[in-house]
Amino acid sequence: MLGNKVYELLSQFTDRIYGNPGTTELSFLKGKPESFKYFLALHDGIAVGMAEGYYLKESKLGIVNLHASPGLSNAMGFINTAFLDRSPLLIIAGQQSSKFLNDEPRLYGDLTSMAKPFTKGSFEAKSEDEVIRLLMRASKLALTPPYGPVMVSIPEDLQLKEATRDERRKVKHDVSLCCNEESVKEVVERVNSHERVALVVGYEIDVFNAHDELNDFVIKGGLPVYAEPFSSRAPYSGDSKFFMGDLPRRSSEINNVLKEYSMVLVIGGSLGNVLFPDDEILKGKEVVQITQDWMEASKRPWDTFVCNPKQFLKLASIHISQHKFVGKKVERKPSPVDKIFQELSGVSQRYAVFDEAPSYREALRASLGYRRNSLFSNRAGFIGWAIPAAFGYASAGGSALVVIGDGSFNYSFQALWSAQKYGGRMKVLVINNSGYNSLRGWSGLKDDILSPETSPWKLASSYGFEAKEFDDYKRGLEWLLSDDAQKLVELRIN
Ligand SMILES: Cc1ncc(C[n+]2csc(CCOP(=O)(O)OP(=O)(O)O)c2C)c(N)n1
Repeated sequence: MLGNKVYELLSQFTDRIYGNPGTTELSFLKGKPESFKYFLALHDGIAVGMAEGYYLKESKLGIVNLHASPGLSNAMGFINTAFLDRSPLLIIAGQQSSKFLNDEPRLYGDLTSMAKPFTKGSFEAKSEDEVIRLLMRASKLALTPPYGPVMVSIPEDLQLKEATRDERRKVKHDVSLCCNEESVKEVVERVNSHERVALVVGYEIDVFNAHDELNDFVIKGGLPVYAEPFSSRAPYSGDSKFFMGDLPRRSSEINNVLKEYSMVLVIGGSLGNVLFPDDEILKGKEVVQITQDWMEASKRPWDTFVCNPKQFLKLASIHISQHKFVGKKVERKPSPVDKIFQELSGVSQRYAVFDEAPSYREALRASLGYRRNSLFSNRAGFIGWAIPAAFGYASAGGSALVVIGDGSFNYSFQALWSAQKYGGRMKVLVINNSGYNSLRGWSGLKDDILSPETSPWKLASSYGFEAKEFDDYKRGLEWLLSDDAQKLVELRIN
């Protein structure tokens, strides 16, 4: 049966799938061997977030199973997020029976068109002979940098047939993003010709594990380092005297921070991911950007070099000359949660932290600092991502701590049901400031549209996830972190 062969292929990438099936996926489930795990999510989108978390832990293809038109459309926010996060996912959606698609029965949808804007590619198998080839193609596409989600729609009747085409099913796909040595030299010569150069680094440093090469380059060059705005992973974990902080959320503020430098070198990140685009970024300044991501590079007006940032840094360190260090730190206003987060310092040695506390992003980073592979958020500005992603990470054997606002919590707390069912080392810290504090702050509105009052600890408890509310934050954090059990603590702040 084709269904069995599908799992033979998938098991070359992983041993698991995250999903939420319906009638059109039941034939797909029939082919699943015992050894292949299926993690049930109680919402379609959550399954996509879980697969991203699995990828963050394992650096392997995350596989998702979604239910035809209702499930795929319900998951769009999460798929768009995975696309912007550059996470490699294979999304397998069931489709109605291949014989009657033109009748547009219930659950039918034009799945390939639906997924197209949010994926690197989307395909539908027309016959049983196409399925394996399409899954191979989609996996290779997802795993080609920049990574991203790819969707394959499989009409439910095909899974139960026998494919007649004899496929080579062993997948080998190796992509090297080599840097041109002459180009690296050209960039470093430009850096050497300026006295005041700032380095802006981003999430690709963590993706490519280029932290050591970056630190070497920074020390040899004596250069100040800034984190890209809204970095989704640790962009730096080197000698902290060179680290000047995270660039702000507004482009005008970024311009202000970087105005003293005559050249800015951006490595492995983006200056375009600002929340408030209120000015043209670095207008008239000499900017050079190194990224593995041709989609990112093509959006920028300055000089861009598409290559592997780790290899770039390795080669660049040979040629960089020492500059007189000129650094201006990014200023940050104190936050009411500083004392809470200071209690957490050192926690990132034990847990990967999943951050979704919109008002307190800077405060969290100021207290925890950056350590490689230990701080994750998403690049889309999407709330509801952190709990599913943390569970995906924990389901693969990682230890995850979610720091989340009460508003964000309400988007996807159903993932806690999966956590208590399947286990995994996972902690949740909810900062409850009675609704959407960030939106209240930016707008100045006191309207209660922005102040939904909820009790996250009660919702978590209803799924059997151990949860408590504390007034005393020290006692709350002590209870949360005193053991390895899955726990949620809710702290109310005014
Ligand atoms: C999917 C999605 N819907 C809506 C928003 C808009 N939004 C941004 S922040 C926010 C409120 C989040 O509340 P909370 O988690 O309590 O954080 P706080 O604002 O209080 O820091 C909302 C609704 C979003 N970013 N993503």
